[in-house]
Amino acid sequence: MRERTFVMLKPDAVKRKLIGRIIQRFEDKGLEIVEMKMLKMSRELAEKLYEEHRGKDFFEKLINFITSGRVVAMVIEGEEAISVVRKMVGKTNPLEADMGTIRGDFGYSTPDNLVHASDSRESARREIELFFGR
Ligand code: FUP
Repeated sequence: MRERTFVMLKPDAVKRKLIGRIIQRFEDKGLEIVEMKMLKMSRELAEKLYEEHRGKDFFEKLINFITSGRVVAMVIEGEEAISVVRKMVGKTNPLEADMGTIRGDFGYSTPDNLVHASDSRESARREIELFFGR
């Protein structure tokens, strides 16, 4: 089924000038970018995006990191886009992520693991609403 998912290139991807190479992968796969904007996230928006992690030991570090620079927020559309994009992104910890995935190929640590992607239809809907208001 055709789906929309929320994808965000994190401040490390922007600082390392990997925006083009990461977006290229999604386009090469056949996915379509239907919304895109660059922004610096407020602490309030960051805490909403990561509200499921509030109270965890890495929460402060995660919020500080994600608000440390500009990000690129996107809505990506395609057949089974949510799971296809998650596969392309790879495991949360880049040390465990398979080679060939974005985190496996470009990442070496957390929370600076380059990209965020929605993990379910419900989070995709919520995250698209948070960033694009629809
Ligand atoms: P993911 O869905 O792969 O982005 O992973 P999570 O939603 O579990 O985690 C969100 C972000 O929190 C990760 F991208 C990085 C950060 N994180 C840590 O820094 N340490 C952890 O142990 C888990 C997550």
